[in-house]
Amino acid sequence: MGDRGPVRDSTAAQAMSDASGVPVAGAPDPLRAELADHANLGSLDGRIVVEHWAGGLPEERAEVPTVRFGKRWLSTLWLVPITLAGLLVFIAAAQQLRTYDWTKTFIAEHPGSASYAPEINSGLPWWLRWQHLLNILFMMFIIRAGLQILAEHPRLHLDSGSKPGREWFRMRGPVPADRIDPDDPAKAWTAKDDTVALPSWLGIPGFRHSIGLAHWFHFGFDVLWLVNGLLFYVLLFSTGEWRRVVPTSLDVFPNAVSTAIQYASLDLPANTGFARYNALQILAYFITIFVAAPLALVTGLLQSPAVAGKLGLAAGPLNRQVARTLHFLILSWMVMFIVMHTTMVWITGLGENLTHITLGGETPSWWALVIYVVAMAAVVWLWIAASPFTIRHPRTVRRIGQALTGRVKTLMEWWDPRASYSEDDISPFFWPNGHLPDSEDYKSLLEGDFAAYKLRIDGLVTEPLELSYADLKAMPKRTQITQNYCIQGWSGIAKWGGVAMSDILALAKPDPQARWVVFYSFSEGPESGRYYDCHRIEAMGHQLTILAYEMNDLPLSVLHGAPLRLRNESELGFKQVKWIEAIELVESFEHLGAGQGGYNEDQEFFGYRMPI
Ligand SMILES: Nc1nc2c(c(=O)[nH]1)N[C@H]1C(S)=C(S)[C@@H](COP(=O)(O)O)O[C@H]1N2
Ligand SMILES: [Mo]
Repeated sequence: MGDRGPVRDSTAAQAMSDASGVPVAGAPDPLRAELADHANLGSLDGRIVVEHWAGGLPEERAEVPTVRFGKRWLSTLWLVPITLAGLLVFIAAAQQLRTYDWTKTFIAEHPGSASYAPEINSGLPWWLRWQHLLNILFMMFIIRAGLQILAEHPRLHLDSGSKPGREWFRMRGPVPADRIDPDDPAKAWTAKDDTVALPSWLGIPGFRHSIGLAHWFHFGFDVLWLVNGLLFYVLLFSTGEWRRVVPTSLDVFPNAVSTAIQYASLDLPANTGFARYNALQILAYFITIFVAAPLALVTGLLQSPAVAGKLGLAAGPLNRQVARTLHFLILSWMVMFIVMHTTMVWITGLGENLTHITLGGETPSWWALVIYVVAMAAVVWLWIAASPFTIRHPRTVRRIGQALTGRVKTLMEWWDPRASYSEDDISPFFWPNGHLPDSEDYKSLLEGDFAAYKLRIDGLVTEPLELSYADLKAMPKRTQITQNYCIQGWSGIAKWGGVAMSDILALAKPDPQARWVVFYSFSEGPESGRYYDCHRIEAMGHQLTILAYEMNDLPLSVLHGAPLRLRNESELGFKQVKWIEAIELVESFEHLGAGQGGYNEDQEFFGYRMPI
């Protein structure tokens, strides 16, 4: 893929400007010819070739997660002996407890399944059984794609700037010290360098830097899972089935303690089946359905520029990294719940339990086992098929993901970001991303401190423009302190100074049919062709949409996009094009590059509207 350069059409490019080099109104920008199109994108027509993906990344597998205690990192594998030892102590203690009279009285008074919930003797209704099955399926995809997203930035932080070394959890070694703030910006450790691969049976689709595709799985199945969950709530409360899973008396707590003692002493409480769950069970179900699930949604949304930017949460105790940490802890709870729940189904009377959940009744039947085996075989088959299918049909994955989430994303774009944090909130470290421009043109501009730089604005405008660096600086200056939300998971707050896009467009006078604004970069993407991205013209009018030439009161560095970069605070980081060479207004982006709306959209299956 990498050796197939973009097709250049020099005669067309010449016709786009007049003899003096000033762009002609309505003519396409010459940089269009520098974008990689369908003809040179092997990955778009058919299966992904993992070795060539994203310009060919060296193999880097996730390590067993480690957790930081002060300066020491402990492997999460320690959880295994610690849990086993804890369990042994727990069992010994519980067995000892049960020899005491007062424990016996306590258990007799609180047998574990009594007064906190009414008894329900009808079977589980059909809708509940179907929803349960769908839930298993959706969760399987959501959790696996969620782990893939974690592998995209394999660290969990609590500080909004995601500073390397301060994370509390990681799945690979430290960021190499000589690559943090090196003298040569080309040597900086990028967030992309930091990505790791997962086994393809675990993550979806497994290979490094596959966030674009994992995103569709995670968000697409999220929508299905939420619809299923909402319907579940409605049906639960409209039928009275809610009484099975909502404790109605504080009595549930002593009964839960009693149940725990009984389980731990290995003298299990009688299984009363679905008539009335024991207190531990009801609490576990209640927490999962009414606490963990809604919190998963909330902590997910709090990681998005549209929601967190609107609420202004980037700097506080609910910053994106805290939300990401909580989101991960909820995932851990869900996995633990699934393991315990399944174990319990197996050890507390498999035949009866399977009958409840498949047929709804109590009369044991071989059909229950048959249905269970068929359903599980389907889940396992889909499990195995997910990653290979994604590699074979990436465009289908995006198409379905986009169909499922598109409307939600459009809604989110209506939310104007208000952001604006204080100087104290500025992140001491700001992760970089992207491939530095290495053309001779750019180098000579840089050597001349951009005195010769000209920003070209053309396409569907009545006044095509060329603005020099000095022109831009002479325009009214906007400053804002905002957060960058990289799709990979890291974030960083910086102070940006620059020119409002609305002022630039006021000079260029967009034609009424102009709907998208294309930002072309001096730099090439990792595979082939120029980096570029398209933004809705509506977003350009927002007061926080600027072309920044300053970062934290200093001229924008090469690493972060000199001479100019975009800030559109309602979108994710990859849309904030750095090293801007030209801006073109178009009616549709179908005829640009591979027609998907940007470099990552064309080559890595990202969506073109990404406010979450
Ligand atoms: N030209 C260009 N612009 C780019 C990128 C890139 O690869 N090339 N990466 C994007 C991504 S993924 C992010 S998160 C932000 C990161 O900005 P920073 O490097 O200043 O932190 O820049 C965006 N702009
Ligand atoms: Mo990013």
